[in-house]
Amino acid sequence: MKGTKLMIMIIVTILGPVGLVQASALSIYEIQYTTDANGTSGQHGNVVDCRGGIVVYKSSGSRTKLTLYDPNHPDAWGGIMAKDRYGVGAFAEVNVGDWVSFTNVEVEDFGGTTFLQYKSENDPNFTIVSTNNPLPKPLAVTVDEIAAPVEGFDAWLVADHHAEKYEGMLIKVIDVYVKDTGYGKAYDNYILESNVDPNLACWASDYMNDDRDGIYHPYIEIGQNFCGVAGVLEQYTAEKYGIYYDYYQLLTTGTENFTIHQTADFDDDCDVDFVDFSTFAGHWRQDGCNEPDWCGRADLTKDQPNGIVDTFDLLKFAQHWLEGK
Ligand SMILES: [Ca+2]
Ligand SMILES: [Ca+2]
Ligand SMILES: [Ca+2]
Ligand SMILES: [Ca+2]
Repeated sequence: MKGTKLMIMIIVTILGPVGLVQASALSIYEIQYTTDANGTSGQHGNVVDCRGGIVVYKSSGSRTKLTLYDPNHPDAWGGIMAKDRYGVGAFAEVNVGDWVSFTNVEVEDFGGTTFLQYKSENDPNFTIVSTNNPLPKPLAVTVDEIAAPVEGFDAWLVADHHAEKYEGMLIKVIDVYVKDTGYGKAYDNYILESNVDPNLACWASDYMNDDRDGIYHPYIEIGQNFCGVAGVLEQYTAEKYGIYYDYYQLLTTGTENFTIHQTADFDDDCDVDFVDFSTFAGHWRQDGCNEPDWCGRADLTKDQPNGIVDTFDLLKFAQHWLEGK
């Protein structure tokens, strides 16, 4: 018996630490997935190890936030934010595209959003597991899947927390316009309303956008149409002046998140399909293309002007095939 115990101790000493840590480390999915009506993580309050994921965005500012993506769960519960809670420069060496894993990070549902808090008192650590990982394309969701909150007597509250599964994920909505600005606790939210169904709207904010000018990105004006708006979804709960807030906001991160004109979309319906190809084919081999029409815009490589619709334009068309809706 004694001998067996000793042998186990030896095995654990030799193999255990690495094996045990790996086995007990949680995935992003395991931290985020919840059936709680309010969307609260079952790991809230726990100090955990996390296998982490690919950094798809790193915020500027002192309390750096990493938006992490779990490629094993591209459709739901596959994103989370890690935060340098005290702004000690912990993530200085981390870059977008790195796969980062963590030990001793505190799971905290803070203001509605689940964070991996990097707090010195828990002796946290992280490892850059690999670099230059491919970044995901934003997951297309319908506007009603991240529906705007509803105004009550003293509150702006979402009807339910079905959007929770997209929290921390890079998502996009398509075919929307800016209905209004100046909403939310910090008055920095704008309403994106569906061009297809005016009953459907969601909220967005540019506070994490590196290219914003003041509160908003320069593109944000009432009435502005977008073929697509992408960003990271964040839940936000707060109280201010006796008004209670609980909403999900699409956080844009840069100019590239806004698609005003879908390239190769010749009929301006925000997609690239056979209708657009028919237009393209109608201009095939046409030359003398110039401003403002550029041969019905079929001269897609007009930035390297050759004024002719040729194989280079076909190649560019193919790159955008079926983009949009
Ligand atoms: Ca949440
Ligand atoms: Ca969550
Ligand atoms: Ca089209
Ligand atoms: Ca051309």
